[in-house]
Amino acid sequence: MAESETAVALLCGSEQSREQVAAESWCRSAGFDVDVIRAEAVAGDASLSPYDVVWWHADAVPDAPSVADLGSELRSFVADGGGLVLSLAALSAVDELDIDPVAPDDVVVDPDGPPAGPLLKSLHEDLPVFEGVERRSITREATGATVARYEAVLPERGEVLAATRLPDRDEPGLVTAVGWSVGEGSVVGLGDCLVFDAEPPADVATARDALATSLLANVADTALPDRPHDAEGLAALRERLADDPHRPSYHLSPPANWLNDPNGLVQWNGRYHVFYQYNPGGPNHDTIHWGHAVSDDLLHWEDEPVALTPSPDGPDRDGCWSGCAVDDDGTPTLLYTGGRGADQLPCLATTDDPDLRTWAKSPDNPIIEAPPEEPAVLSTDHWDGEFRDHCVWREDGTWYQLIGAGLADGGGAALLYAAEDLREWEYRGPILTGDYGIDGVVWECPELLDLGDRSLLHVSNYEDVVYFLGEYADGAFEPEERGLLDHGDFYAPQSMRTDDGRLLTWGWLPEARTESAHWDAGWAGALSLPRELSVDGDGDLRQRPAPELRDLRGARESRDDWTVAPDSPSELDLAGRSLELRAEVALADADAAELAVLETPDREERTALRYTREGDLVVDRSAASLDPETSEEELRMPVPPYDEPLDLHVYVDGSVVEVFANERHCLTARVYPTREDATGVSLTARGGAAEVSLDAWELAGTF
Ligand code: DQQ
Repeated sequence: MAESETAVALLCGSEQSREQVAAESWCRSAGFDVDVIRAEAVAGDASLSPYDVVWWHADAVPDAPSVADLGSELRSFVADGGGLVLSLAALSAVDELDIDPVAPDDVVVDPDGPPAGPLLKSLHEDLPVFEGVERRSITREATGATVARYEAVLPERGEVLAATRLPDRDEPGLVTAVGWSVGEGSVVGLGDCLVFDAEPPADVATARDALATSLLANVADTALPDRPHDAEGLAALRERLADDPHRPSYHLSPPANWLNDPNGLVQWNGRYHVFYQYNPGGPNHDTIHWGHAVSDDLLHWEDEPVALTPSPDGPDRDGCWSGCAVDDDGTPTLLYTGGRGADQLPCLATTDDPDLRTWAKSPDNPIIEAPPEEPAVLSTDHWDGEFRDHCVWREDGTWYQLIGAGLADGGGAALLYAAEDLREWEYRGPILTGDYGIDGVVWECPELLDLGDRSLLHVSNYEDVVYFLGEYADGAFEPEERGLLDHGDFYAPQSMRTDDGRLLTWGWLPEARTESAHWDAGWAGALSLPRELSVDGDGDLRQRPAPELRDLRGARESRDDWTVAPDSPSELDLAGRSLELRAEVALADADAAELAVLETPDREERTALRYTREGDLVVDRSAASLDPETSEEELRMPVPPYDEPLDLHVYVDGSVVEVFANERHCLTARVYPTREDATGVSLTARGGAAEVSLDAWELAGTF
């Protein structure tokens, strides 16, 4: 192997283990200039200054006193520009070395574990420390060494660089590689993936050698990112994804990584604040924090620092799950669900920061100690009680809160609590329970909204967002009508009462592609447009896009009284991936009329919105993408009232197609065209001519 300029100090305890001997001999054979240094010597008077890199490769958990002594030497070595690699169990010492307050929580001897490798994050795979390393390579065989991984928790300062690849699947929740910058230098922790005292197959050995070589040769000269905590760092992450054509440009999406439910929606001091379920570790649902974005006009959003982080010793250690924000007599207050082990319990945080950036968690968390006993709450493999998510309001001087639940004898429930002070809650019982077969097993994210003449309760039942319109009084909800808030890729919505009295609702738009596609994209999840909810004179639900969105309109194309001839598509001149289309469609002689968006000129890719004589709007995704990892599922919704014409209002944004029909019914579809020229819009009538009037606009991006 080629000679390397890199001088490596290979650290070991008082004796070298077999694995450390094997690592040393690999290091020599790889051409590095290597010395073995005992930890005691470093803590004593051995100097690290002749070395470029210190490599601590520990196949057993290092003992604490030796680590503590080493800490300051290693930190000043790195701060002066050195590189430090902590591999296998050495990663478990980051807290004692004062590199990160949160150490890996999954430190295990893995004698028969499967072969594994780093699952590189796409955002970071081009770092020099991974030069020549494949995103999903397998780099080690089963081993008797101790490995150290972050599973339920994340490092606080460090940026996740890789999770775990097993031979047959990605394990995005098992973090193996983390990077830190310390002064002028860099630290890479690689808690798994490198073992030398084994005879791996040739391809595994090649991948391992590439990884180890690249790490040692480049760590000292690689500027590693810390986990971005401020707006600037988050904006830089967002910028790195800017060229992805599937990224929405005017729908809210995470700067990178994972987003799910909207949370804590509030207009505070005039500004609109949207918090959301966010995993800074990667584009997977895990280690949930609260992300935060702010806007003055509901259109242009800025990333704010992460607002809630799980506390390693708190009841929210495994995640700060969904919740809401209320104004407690001038104090912004969050109620959210903390997860730890098999418990999920209500927690509270407050702030006096007018920008709602920093939050203090209540020392009394969890503020409700256990789910109620009557009716008994469902226990599952994951949770002792399916009991989470919060909707809080004040009525006649008393605070009320709904918590979502599943009941042991079947069906979802919205459970009511009351309190004088947001802290001492008294259980009042369910305001509504669902029928197990019809309404789902668990009701997540219940929300009760006062729409004037009627109340609306919506719940998310793992599949759909079901709403009930009816009367709410004295702790009971009497449903009179029901429906779905959206018939597509939409879940766990939450609403904000704006200063001007409107109710705006945002929902999570989950992806419709595989988890490995999320990983490759580096991000997952978006929020819907803000939708204004109201009831009309007949007491029916109306859903309209917030009128502010009109300000995004740019170039326009209009067609009035257009007779769309049967069976041959008519194209618009306007094309793009950020569009608004508003059409009045009368079927006239046609059996169906089809508006296609994100269409290639040869129609190989197209997302077709078909309005049928049966009164349905169908989103046909069978040709939406050539990528086999994306959903082809057809989505369908009835669009009453059926009097012609249909009012069809469509927003296209990267991978989002959000449809409003008759200002009442919504359907959102996630689609992933692969071809650059999948930007066209066309209309086709089937079986006869249709009559259409249409306006189309290009929309401006808002990030
Ligand atoms: N998402 C949150 C839960 C909620 C679910 C966790 C709904 O609090 O029940 O990220 O998507």
